[in-house]
Amino acid sequence: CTEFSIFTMWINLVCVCVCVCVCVGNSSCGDTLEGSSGEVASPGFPQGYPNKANCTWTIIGGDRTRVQLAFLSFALEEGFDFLVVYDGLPSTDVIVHRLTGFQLPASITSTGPMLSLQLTSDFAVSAQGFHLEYTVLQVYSCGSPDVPAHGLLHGSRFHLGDKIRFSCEKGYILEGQPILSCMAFSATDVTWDFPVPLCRAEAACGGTLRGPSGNIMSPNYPSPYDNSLDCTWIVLAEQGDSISLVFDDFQLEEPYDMLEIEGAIWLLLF
Ligand SMILES: [Ca+2]
Repeated sequence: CTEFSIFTMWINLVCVCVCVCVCVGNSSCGDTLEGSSGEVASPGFPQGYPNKANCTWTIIGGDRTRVQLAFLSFALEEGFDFLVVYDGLPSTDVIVHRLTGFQLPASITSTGPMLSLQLTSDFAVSAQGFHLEYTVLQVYSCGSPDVPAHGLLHGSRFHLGDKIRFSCEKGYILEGQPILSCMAFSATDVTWDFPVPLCRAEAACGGTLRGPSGNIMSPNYPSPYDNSLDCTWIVLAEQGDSISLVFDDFQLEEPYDMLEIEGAIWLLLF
């Protein structure tokens, strides 16, 4: 009986040790990454990241490079757990995004050869976490653009001077600019000249548009719109810019159907 108890104690001790080792192993996180491409995932992905996590990854490219992130998966407890993206080493002056929640973020590109990510979680509630790919771009490359949902990308060269085109699957209408050019806006700022367009379902209406210019049409245009519609389009500009609308066609049933236009100033913190 005594021998059995000692044996059981020894087994328990081994179990505790293995458990502690596994737990400590799981909570270790963060890294310094070099190389032309790779992946970063939150600890435990996709089973969930630990509480009270504080992990920092720094991705370092070579001279005259930039770092591009493309998110494959993203789920953090909204408003409590965050992934902060820094344009360089972690510092409050160079925060470019503070990400939280369950929406897949658009791709992010640094202005220089270094980019850092910091995952912080509070004391309770986890989620799947995040998984992303990074690519080190030469300064003359715009990098691979995001492809909109239900959209198709035509073109596979993404360097300075290259053009790409987007189209939409059948049943969807393209909103925004279909052709993008990779342009140099300064010695270190080489980027696409317009945001990636959206593909809107033909039956749907309204949407949010960004970028220097674009088109808005009533559903089915130039055919007549449907009855009982209620569509809202939001056009966003950079702070300090103004927005002008130029109508090249306008026909609504007077006085029952109407288009209301309203302006507002919004301040976006991130
Ligand atoms: Ca949490």
